[in-house]
Amino acid sequence: MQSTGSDNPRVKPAFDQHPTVLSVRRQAPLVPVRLTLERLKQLALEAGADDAGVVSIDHPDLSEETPYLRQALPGVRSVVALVLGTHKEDIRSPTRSVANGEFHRVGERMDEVAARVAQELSRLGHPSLNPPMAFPMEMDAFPGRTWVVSHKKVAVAAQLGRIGLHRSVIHPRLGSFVLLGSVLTEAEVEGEPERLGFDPCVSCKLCVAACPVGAIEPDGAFRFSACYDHNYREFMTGFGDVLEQVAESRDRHELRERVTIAETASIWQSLSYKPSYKAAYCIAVCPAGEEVMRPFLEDRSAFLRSVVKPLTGKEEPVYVVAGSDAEEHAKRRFPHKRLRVVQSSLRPTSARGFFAGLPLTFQRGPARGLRATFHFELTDAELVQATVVIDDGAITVQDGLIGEADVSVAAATKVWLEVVTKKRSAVWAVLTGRLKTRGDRSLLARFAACFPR
Ligand code: B12
Ligand code: SF4
Repeated sequence: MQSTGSDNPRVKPAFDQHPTVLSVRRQAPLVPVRLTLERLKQLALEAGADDAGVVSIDHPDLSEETPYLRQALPGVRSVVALVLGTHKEDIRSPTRSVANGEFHRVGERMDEVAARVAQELSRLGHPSLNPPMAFPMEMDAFPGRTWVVSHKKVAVAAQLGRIGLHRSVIHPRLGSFVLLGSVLTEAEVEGEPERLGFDPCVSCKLCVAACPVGAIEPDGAFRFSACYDHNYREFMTGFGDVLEQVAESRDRHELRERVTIAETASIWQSLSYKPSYKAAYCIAVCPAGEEVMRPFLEDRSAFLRSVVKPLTGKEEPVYVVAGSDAEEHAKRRFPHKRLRVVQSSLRPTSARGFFAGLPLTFQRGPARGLRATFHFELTDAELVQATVVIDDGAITVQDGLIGEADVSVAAATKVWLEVVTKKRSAVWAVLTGRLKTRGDRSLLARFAACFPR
């Protein structure tokens, strides 16, 4: 049988005659639906959110966030902030599988709610995108910023809560028992969020008392590395550290001494299901929020006994870096918990990463009494100059060489990173002329102690 041109798959119709083109041209033009803040909030609640808000990307609180938002969705104009409540008895349970189950369940639900909001907005003519609630993240950028959008910053700008002493967002009604999400949209939304007129944190400092590694300071400082090394033991580089233990062990017997059988099982569980957080006690004990506070208000001692004590009294492994403030804190405050000494999870891979990471790994304890200015000149493709000032427990890092240095360091970035990550010794680097120092060289040992690895 002879085939005609039209049903021969190799003969294509002219573009203007293509059935899809003809069909789309017959449709009415797509006019994006006008959106008000109220309508968008309603849409989010119908999609399953417990609370929602909207904020323009021009909001001053989002100024640092805007480049990342534009990178994710170039035409972005507004961000929808989403809140989902978690079940507080589960989060407070010292049985961590129960708490982790709730974090994961609500996290997945948040991704679904955000997907529904984004799809609905796109259907209404406003291209929209829903970055994950947490994972997966942009691990190519690791150990730099891997998250697409900071949900905390969006939620605060949208007036859905404020950052508490524990550095998580506290919602005025649901308290700390919330997970957050954001949807980036090209929609321009009419209306401004009403200002949240008060700070839901009641400054009780229970989060300070509950954290097993002292990550939350009463003055509001947050020891990022303490939380990261313990709570994230089975995530990213905590898992990498375990792999290194495998590589370094002579045989299975040594490995069994380094990683207990329970730890191996826990890592298997994290990889097979979802990663297990080790703590989150700062969230668990927080009494803030209108729907949370009653038991704390009615009987504070009973609250301490039933909510805080089971977590602080729990005998459990606590992961700390040798010489860190977390190690000192856990030993002093929680002698009944089992200290497990691990390598620092945060390793620099570039000169800029090294300087950006210093405030995150800085330990106030070893820095006590130390007052010194350090100048650094690290070179690879480019020269990076920086000044680090340690002033009795405080650190500042600035670009360029500022003021008079007590000690100056110059090296190729690769050599310096090998020294700080203990691949090479500083003595080797100095003796071979690869690391040049000027001034009081003994200060470098004090410097290293402030960033234990
Ligand atoms: C990075 C991150 C972490 C880090 C840092 C936490 C922090 N305080 O920022 C670690 C691993 C420690 C962490 C732990 C937890 N997290 Co978390 N985390 C995030 C993430 C991906 C980004 C946070 C962020 O915006 N940071 C930047 C700014 C806004 O925060 P900041 O407080 O000013 O900055 C501190 C650190 O982030 C760090 N930092 C700042 N910039 C940079 C850059 C780089 C490259 C790095 C490495 C660090 C860093 O230094 C600051 C001071 O120490 C978000 C998810 C998301 N995509 O938004 C969830 C999120 C903040 N986490 C959340 C939760 C629930 C937790 C845990 C309870 C997990 C658990 N189950 O145990 C703990 C709580 C620890 C605590 N007290 O904060 C929720 C918080 C919900 C809320 N109510 O606010 C979020 C919003 C996830 C979600 N979708 O709901 N988390
Ligand atoms: S536990 Fe107390 S101090 Fe900590 S964030 Fe909650 S209300 Fe604020």
